[in-house]
Amino acid sequence: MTRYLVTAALPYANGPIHLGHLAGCYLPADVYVRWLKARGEEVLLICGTDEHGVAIELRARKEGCTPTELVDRYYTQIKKSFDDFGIEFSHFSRTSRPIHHETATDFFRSLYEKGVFEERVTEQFYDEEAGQFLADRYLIGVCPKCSFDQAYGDQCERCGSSLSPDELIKPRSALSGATPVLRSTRNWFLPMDKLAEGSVFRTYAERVANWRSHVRGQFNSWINQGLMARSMTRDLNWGIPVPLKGAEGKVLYVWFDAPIGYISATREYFRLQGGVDSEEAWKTWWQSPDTQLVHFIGKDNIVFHTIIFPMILAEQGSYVLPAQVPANEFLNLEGEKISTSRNHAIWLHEYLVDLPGRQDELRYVLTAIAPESKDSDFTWLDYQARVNNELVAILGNFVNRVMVLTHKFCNGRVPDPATGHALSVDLHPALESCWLEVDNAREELYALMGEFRLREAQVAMMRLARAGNKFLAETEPWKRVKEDPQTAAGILYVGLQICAHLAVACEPFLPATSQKIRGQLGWNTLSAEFIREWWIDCASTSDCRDRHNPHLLGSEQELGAAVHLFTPISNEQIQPLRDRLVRFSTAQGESADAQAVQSKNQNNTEMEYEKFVPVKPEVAYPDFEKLDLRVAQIRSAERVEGADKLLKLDIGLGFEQRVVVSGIAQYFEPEGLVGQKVVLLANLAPRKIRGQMSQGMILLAENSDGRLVFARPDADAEPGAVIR
Ligand code: B3M
Ligand code: ZN
Repeated sequence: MTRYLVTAALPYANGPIHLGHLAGCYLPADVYVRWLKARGEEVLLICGTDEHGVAIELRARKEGCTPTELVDRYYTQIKKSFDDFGIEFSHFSRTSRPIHHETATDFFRSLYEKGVFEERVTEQFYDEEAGQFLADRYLIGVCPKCSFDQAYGDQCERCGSSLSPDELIKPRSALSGATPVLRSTRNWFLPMDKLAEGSVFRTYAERVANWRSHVRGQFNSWINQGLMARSMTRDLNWGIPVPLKGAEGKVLYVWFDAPIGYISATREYFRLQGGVDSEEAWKTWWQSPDTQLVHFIGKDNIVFHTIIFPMILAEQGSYVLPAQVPANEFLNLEGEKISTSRNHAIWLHEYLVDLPGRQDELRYVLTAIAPESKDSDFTWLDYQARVNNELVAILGNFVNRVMVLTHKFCNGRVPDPATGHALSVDLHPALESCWLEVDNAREELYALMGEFRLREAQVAMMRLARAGNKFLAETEPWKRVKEDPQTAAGILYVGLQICAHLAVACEPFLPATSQKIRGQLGWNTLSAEFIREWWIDCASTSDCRDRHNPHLLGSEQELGAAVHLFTPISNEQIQPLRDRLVRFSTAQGESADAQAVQSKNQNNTEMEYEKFVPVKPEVAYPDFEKLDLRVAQIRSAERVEGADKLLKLDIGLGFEQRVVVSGIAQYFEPEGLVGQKVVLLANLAPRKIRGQMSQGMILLAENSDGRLVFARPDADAEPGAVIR
């Protein structure tokens, strides 16, 4: 029997989880695994925190603590937010645990003994002030591809290029800022070019052709560019010591040890389960050909999960290689890339406090906009609209109407199935089309889930509720009840059946809602066998009505109270959340507690980056405070004699008037400017331009095509008001 070994990327324990992480891999993994479980499959969902690597050390320095203190704190926080949110990991481990050190060390040693690594002495950058080598993110410089001046020694986060340290222009140390010197050092390399020719890897590579196009695209582009050897060891202190003589002061490359974390977590899981054969058990999961290994990740981890880790597994010999890597693209936020350094992010632990009890709402929205094939955008307004117009108005409303009417007309008991089967002929078309919808939706769900198309699958799930609403609207039991209570009962009987189907169908997406529907149906005896059949049988026979109706709900079964499944989100609830984001992203230079998960959610498509000017280095809030920005109104505007670029503007600030000379004559006609409100930098040192004193500077936005446009204050803003 097939076993599903599902993993979700190990988050670095250097910052909290935000919505980008959730949408990237944790939520889809959870939805997928709940679906597998509903089908009765044998499945494990494995995760844990990634606690090594330079990202951890740098963050610890920044927070002024030790790496151990840092990872302890974030492990606890990350695990708690996942628990509170309801991601059901079979096991959530940490790469700092002894079992992982042991597993990774053994792995390295056995590859070493097989002669897989190439030992090379190379020149590496060394910081003489700090007295250490500058691996990966310790080295900063100008990207040779896009000129970004904050590129790391291993990757440019602006254009997404993977770099090697010697490619960086003007390299400097992230520790001291010093210009590094070269020193020779010995490391152990994975000869990827050679290993790509191995027969196990080549057989595996054929699978990739069927994967998501952007995953396949990245895979092919790496292979086609020609793979190079990559060092699996680093001259660093924090990490797992390289288990070789002569390798003192060196640790395993974090991307060597982290994926092995999936294996050690599985091992730990079985150890904790107890039983004498726990060592055998984890091996069955990792080494039997019956296992389907599925890695849920974000797109910045594709090369590691589709090339490097599979290569390591292939060389090890006994392991299965991934069957699928359903990587997601990135989730943006309110039209901008999520940025942890600017705190342009929604943190999961804050969401859970701000909108308590709304886990399913977030699951729904993040699946509805899942970046499965391209980047997508989360906005609070869209969140509100989807909750109110879809969850409340369609799903919640349908279930509530059926419940309320059944309480009213049928004493809160499931009507006799005979009423449902005896519906009068004039209702048959409505009934037929309703069940047809249910059958179709179910078939779609079956196919889409198997193809990891969770976003469309959720739409199919909602079709059940839509079909139910349509059926009620067409049959109007509330009108019939007076003259024909039997028929009204029959209609509600059908409505209740559809609620029951919905309870099953929505479980992977909206587990709490599924529980609530079952509770209201008084449906505690639902057998796993029924659910399993619901999810797997529709390929062969798909008529829900005949096969399952009588078994879904017993007649006379007593219903629970009718309670709304969802409540609408008001503008008052959403506004502060929107404001908070806008304020952080525009004004507040100071970031909250999480800079370093940064890499995770930067958008790496080059095209996107080219459109935007990179964000300037961070400033502290006191620096921002020095600027005096005001709302100002243009009272008159005229061209400056002999200067075709300049306009002389007469500006009102409420309490005073000023003259500002501005280089915008090529973009605006003076007449059109009168009355416009603008943002004025009011305390810029005055300067003389063409004989005219200019007292301040008005601010404009420069579009990607170079056009200047106003970034206008709201119509309500009063001239003279402080902007901060
Ligand atoms: N910690 C990288 C990241 O958060 C990394 C994933 C490891 S998966 C084995 O982007
Ligand atoms: Zn770059």
